[in-house]
Amino acid sequence: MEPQPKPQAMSSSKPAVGCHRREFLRFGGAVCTLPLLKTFAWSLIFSHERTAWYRNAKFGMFIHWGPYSLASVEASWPIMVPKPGGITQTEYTKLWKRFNPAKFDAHALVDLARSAGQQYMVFTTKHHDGFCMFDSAYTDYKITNTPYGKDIVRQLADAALDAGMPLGFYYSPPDMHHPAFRDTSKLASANWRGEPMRPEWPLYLDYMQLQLSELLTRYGPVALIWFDGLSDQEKYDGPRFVDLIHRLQPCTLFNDRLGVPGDYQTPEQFIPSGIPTKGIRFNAVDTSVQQKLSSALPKEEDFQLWETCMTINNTWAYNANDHEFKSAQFLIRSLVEVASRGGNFLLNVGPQPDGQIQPEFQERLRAIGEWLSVNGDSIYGTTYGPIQGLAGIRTTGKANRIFIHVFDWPNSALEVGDVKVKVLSARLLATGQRLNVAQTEDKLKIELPQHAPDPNVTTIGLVTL
Ligand code: H79
Repeated sequence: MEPQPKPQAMSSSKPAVGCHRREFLRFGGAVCTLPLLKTFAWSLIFSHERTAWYRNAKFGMFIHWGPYSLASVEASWPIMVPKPGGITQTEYTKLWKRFNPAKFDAHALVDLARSAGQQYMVFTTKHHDGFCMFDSAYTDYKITNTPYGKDIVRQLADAALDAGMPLGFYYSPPDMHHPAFRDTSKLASANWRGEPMRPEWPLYLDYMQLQLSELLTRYGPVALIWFDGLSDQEKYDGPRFVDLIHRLQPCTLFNDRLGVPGDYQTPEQFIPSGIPTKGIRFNAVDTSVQQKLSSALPKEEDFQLWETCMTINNTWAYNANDHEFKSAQFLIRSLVEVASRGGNFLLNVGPQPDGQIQPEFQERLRAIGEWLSVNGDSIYGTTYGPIQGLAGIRTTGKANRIFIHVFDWPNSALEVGDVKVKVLSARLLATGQRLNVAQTEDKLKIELPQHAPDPNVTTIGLVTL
């Protein structure tokens, strides 16, 4: 097999302030005392350079894991919105007492992500149920108090750092376990949205601050924080936590679910049907936003950075009964589709209760990795391509290159309009074969072999003037 694409190391992005944590801390300290510098730092925090590694990365691994995996139930939702006949809250909240993923191997998980061609990983440090997969000093409801006894976030952070794999932390502001988030004498189904009007609420925000501080100071460089706000996120006092992230690790990116604009937006379980522009607001799984998107090419400065997160079957958590797996081809095409509109694809795995990744996920991830080992140049470091809105093809682009991903192989030559630059040459990435091109003012004609050399997606690489 071809060598795997090397993940972008954190240090490969060169923001105006370095990404080394010592430098963050030194810089952060200066910010506290100098208001003028603070303004300057704020402009840096939303700078293009900060997101450079992330824009180039394109493909990441999302990991949803907690004691819920023992019961083959979804993470947290069974206690928030219980299903008739499903697990009870009493049963759910006892699961952690027997959580013992003895076969968990953080290095193997990072290796799997790398084999898939994934360039960053995002791990659930705390889901809505409030259970912490790290050794927080501020709760007993945590991994180090299970029979397993070891800090999983620590192991993953160390393995990721060893491998030069950027690691981000999913952190849920909704917390069913914390008595200041909601009156925990009631069932979570009664008040799962939280109770910000109660006098205890500020204590919950303090808890968030303490835990985010732990995550941002104890585990090395944090590539990003993935908040999952669900509803009325304003109640979390976003600016306070943006400021905290900025002080502790200025290079850490954060998403759009904290009631303040983030570095990128996060459509969930769907791919935007057009290129997102500034002013478009995504709201998790709500697809009504699709009506506002078009196939028009935005001005570069209007582009809105985004990431689609998606499950391989239908559940975020491991579920032995969920066999509805998307095919490798579907997932490869999803990645291409996302890249063709300038986004990132964060594909989820839910580890088994023993810590391993089920074979169905592994097979698909490795198939995507194989495709990327040949076609990675058309994905990594690219942005949306110049030709949009055609049914059978998707395009990406970078520098003097355009990549045409052919979904529907044409009977004769491929003809496309809208190529406004001079095409110098065309090649199939799968075989290296050079293709004949004829270009007129309004049309580009590329001669193709009779059959698609890659049944998943065949990529044509164009070199342009
Ligand atoms: O962590 C994963 C999910 O648990 C969380 N975000 C991803 C990354 C998430 N799950 N659902 N949502 C976000 C959107 C909420 C959907 C809801 Fe419903 C509709 C909540 C209540 C109605 C779906 C249907 C869940 C319960 C019933």
